[in-house]
Amino acid sequence: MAKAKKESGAAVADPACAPEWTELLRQMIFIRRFEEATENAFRRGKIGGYLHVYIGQEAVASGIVSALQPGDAVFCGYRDHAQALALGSDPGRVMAELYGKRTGISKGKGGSMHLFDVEHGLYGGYGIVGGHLTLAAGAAYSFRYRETDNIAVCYFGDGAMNIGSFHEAMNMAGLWGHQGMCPIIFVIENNGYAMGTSIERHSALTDLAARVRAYDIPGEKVDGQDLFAVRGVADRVVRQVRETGKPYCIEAVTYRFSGHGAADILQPYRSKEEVEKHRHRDPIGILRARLGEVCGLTHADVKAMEEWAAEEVAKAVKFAEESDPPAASELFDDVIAEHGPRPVAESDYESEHE
Ligand SMILES: Cc1ncc(C[n+]2csc(CCOP(=O)(O)OP(=O)(O)O)c2C)c(N)n1
Ligand SMILES: [Mg+2]
Repeated sequence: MAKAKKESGAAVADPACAPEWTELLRQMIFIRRFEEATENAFRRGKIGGYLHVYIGQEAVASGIVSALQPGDAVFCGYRDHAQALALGSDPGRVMAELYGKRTGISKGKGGSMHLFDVEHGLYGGYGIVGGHLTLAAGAAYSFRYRETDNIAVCYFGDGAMNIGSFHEAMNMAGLWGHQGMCPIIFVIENNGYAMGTSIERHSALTDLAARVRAYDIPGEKVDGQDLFAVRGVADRVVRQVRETGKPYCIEAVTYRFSGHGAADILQPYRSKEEVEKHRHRDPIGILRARLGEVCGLTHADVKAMEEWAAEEVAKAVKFAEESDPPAASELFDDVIAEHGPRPVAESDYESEHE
């Protein structure tokens, strides 16, 4: 999974058919099969808590994550499996987390909504809608404060823009950006719904990038179903944000093919016809067709990817099933940081306030 990321250069939609695009198709197929397996496991009672899958939105995770460099930090909401996999987290450990097993990437205590893997650049997985936006802005500030050239990427849904912390985060990011102190890309995953409420019913202004511009943060819309389009914007914006330290917003217009969460089966808020219409714009289908037309990708090539993905997902499921849950004695571990934050030495204080 990390392969696509490591091979990434400054490539954009590439008529020369660099192997990276095929690798990203493979990644998106893998994410799709992984998500289908999680839905299946949830129905069989293997996954407790709750589960939100990324089916239909894959290009938004793969297109942006593949443009990042090591040390960058990705924050997301609870729909976080795709970002973890795109960043290169071990699929077996991601699945084990969903199963609540101790081998999971959050030791089995976070579950689907709270994946965390700093080694690969994933700073969470958050279940409180919009709660992570302020954390991500703070992380971006800290990158500049510590004089690194890393950036933060913060994914959130259209619905998250209606909560107070969205406005707090945008205001601080806009202000810090004036000093070049907030290298962050806010990625709106505009899938048209917040649970069962359509965007027309939940947002007074439906041009979401415009709402972010109100905080002096420029932005643009992109077709979130087209990997080439997403990656094209990401390459340019990642470079710009890294250079300037100023925040930017990408509104990726996308659609979720599954229900809001695994329990949203009837989906009374949208018609079957509507879902069907969007399925014609499947990000995997679009990329596959493009690589077929332009680069001669064959059915056999895709079949091989599908087989590989099925095998890898089966291995991840097996690993999760065979792992143990955390022991009762571990219940209170990792609740409070053992050493706490580093105490400020008097000498630090003096040098900062002289
Ligand atoms: C603070 C808070 N309020 C309400 C909820 C319940 N809730 C869970 S998901 C959701 C909708 C979020 O929609 P959106 O941000 O568009 O993300 P999507 O599910 O579409 O990816 C709500 C209201 C919550 N988890 N946290
Ligand atoms: Mg939404």
